[in-house]
Amino acid sequence: MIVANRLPVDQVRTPEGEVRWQRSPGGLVTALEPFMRARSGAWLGWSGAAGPAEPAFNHEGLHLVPVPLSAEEVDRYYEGFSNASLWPLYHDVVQPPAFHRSWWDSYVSVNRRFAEAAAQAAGDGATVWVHDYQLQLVPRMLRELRPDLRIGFFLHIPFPPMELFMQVPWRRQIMAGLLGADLIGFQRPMGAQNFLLIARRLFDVRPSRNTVEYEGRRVQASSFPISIDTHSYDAMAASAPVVERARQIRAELGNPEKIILGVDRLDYTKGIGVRLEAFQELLEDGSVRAPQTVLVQVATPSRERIEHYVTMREEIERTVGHINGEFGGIGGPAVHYLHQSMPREELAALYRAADVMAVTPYRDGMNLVAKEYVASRSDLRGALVLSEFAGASAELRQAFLVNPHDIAGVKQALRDALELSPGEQARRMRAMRRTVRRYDLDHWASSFFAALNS
Ligand code: GDG
Repeated sequence: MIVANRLPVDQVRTPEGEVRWQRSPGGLVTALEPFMRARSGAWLGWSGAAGPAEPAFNHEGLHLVPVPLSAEEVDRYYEGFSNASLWPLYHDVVQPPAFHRSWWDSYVSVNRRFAEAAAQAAGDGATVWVHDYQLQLVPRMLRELRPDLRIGFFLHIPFPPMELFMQVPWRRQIMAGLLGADLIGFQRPMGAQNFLLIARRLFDVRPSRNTVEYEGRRVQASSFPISIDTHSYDAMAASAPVVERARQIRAELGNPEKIILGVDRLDYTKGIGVRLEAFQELLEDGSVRAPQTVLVQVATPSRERIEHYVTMREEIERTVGHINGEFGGIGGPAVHYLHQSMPREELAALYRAADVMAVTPYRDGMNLVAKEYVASRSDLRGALVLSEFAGASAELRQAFLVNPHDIAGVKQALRDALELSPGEQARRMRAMRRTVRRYDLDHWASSFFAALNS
């Protein structure tokens, strides 16, 4: 059973008031849905709409159990403690986290509701896999209710160093919550190390290799870098309609010589502003010209009611307007900015069309977009500019690795990537494609399960 904040589907109401379910975007869903579908497991999570929950139902081979959230809980547990306390704190305090007791109280009660629902739905001795920062208290709560279960936890975002984590007023409760699992998975070895050091400091446990003894049980903390369903992504991106659509996109953009692409949830951790700033300077110093070179930025709407997100969106849109005002022409903008969600085939066509993919987060657990780009390039063309602070940089070593805080470095990497010869593009792409084929989603999930069951 998977326990995650969100179900892999969104609840939408038709104008006639009918409830329909449609697949939801986002990294976690992209990663887990094919894995669970292949194993006919259950998935417990919130539908995305405030109010009472729909009864459990089956959807495209998955058994889905909705957990309700009230409007106040969406405010406090989800937008508050999860996304305005934990999210910025775990991402190197890129924005200052806020801590409010009412948010924390709501986080505790929602975590308890998830644990109770999981305890009720799980079969005897079942394996339960709890996901992400919204549900860090669930492992312990669930173990108290159901000691027979095997409980795994995976954190999709970075786990911060001790100096930052210690800011949380409820740090002991969060650590104890996580230590309720048998296995805690992180994206990078550093996350596991940070966790073990903090466990040692707060509970006086002695980690031996990657294991601690806590309340008479052994708890393992290790890294399991997440990936994508490479094979199916590759096949989709190489299909005739997607390849044709990529050609069309180029034509619709006015057949520029070079296309730089960014695809992100509109989030302040993703460094969209860094990319814009670097591109603007390249235009200013004459290194590139528009519309011969264009930047396409897909910024998928995300967390739109949270203050940091509102101000960041305004800033980004102001910069886009500024760049286009200065460097665009009639019918020929320098930046094509799309604040919208699109079908994955359209994204794949954009990946296929892009000469340079720019992924410049300040901090990112993994970043699946970088892996999707590589999986899409069976033509062995294109170049990837990738932040060192994305988990993916540990695997995609043939990318142009950049420090997003160093604009000069980002500019240079973009220049180098734009000028890369076809032969060198192929050499780098081939090596990166080998990596994403070998370490794919199935490898991630199977190695987590193997460790959990050993
Ligand atoms: C978290 C961690 C970690 C985006 N826009 C559209 C769309 N997407 C898809 C992408 C990709 C996914 O969403 C985004 O995944 P990322 O990994 O880039 O980022 P987060 O959402 O922040 O994910 C991250 C991940 O969890 C998994 O552990 O890698 O570090 O932050 O798959 O393709 N999909 C569609 N339309 C869009 O407009 N269909």
